[in-house]
Amino acid sequence: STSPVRITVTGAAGNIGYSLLFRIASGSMLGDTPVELRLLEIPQAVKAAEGTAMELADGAFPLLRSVDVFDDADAAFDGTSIALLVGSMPRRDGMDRADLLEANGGIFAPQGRAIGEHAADDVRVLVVGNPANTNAAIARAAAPDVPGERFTAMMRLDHNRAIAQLAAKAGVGAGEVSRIHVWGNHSNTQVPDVDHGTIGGVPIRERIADDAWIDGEFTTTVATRGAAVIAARGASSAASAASAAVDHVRDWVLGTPEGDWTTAALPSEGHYGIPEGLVAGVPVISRGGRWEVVQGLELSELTRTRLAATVADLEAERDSVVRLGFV
Ligand code: NAX
Repeated sequence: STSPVRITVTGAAGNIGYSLLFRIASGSMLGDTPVELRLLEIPQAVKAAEGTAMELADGAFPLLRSVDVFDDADAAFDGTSIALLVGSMPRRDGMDRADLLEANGGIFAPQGRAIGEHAADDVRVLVVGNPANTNAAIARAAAPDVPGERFTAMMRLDHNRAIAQLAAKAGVGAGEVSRIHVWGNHSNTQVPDVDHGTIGGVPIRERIADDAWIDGEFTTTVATRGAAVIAARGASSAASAASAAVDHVRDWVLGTPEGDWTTAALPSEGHYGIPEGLVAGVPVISRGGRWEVVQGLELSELTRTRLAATVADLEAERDSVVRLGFV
């Protein structure tokens, strides 16, 4: 269709926003579809967001119909079909998990409410801002009239990091790696699972033939990659996070490739024993604009043990936000 899709990006003046907005404007996310961008920032960062809006204009992107900057969530989400919630309160020294969740509840509950009241009927939400899974649960709880499945959190960067490590180990391109996924929380308890995956059509555990590496170094490298990027770059992952957000939304709207699957964090309906309502990374395909959990995969004993630990991590976050009254 040629009518523009309205997209709202929060934290638009931040590092991820600076990369993400240009990828969206260029057509990487929705293909040959015109877009209207709405940038939401806190008042102190509105000026910087306006600078980014100037640069977006200067890109002369044929698909970019408009860019507007807001410091008010009701206005920013008005009529929006895709809400990318990137801005959040990062963990500061001395902050414990409860402090962090409380600060983010104060952001994601009002934004969820604004989405429920003002966004388009087809709105799809991707939460990137950490703690992403629980922030998505908070936003969802604040928008009871939006179908719960429309609230997702980003595990695609973890997924892409896992693909990159496997491809490098096998000495092949990333496109050769299929049917892997990452269970659970976007935290160091996440569980990359390659047990159903292939590289160039060959089962990964045969192709790599190094179970100790897969179950040890590989898993740890993927789960701690964010910290390794910070140590190297002096700043957290930004372009790779933006790229993963583009991948997530593109697959959600346009569908996943036949025969493959990917990872998204969705509100659980109880699949694989994950308690209902936790927003957890699961293997998914997308058809007709909806995510579907890949059912019936056999989990190894090790994966089951690790899945229980990442679920416990998500439950601890949920218990904190329940105590705080956000869900
Ligand atoms: P930055 O600190 O560069 O930018 C965040 C922006 O959000 C700032 O401009 C800030 O003014 C804005 N902001 C804060 N509160 C807001 C609110 N209530 N409404 C609108 N805007 C608000 O962080 P950046 O590097 O862009 O990262 C953004 C978030 O992504 C962080 O929470 C980060 O932890 C998270 N990440 C999540 C990843 C994932 O895989 N899920 C990976 C990358 C990244 O670490």
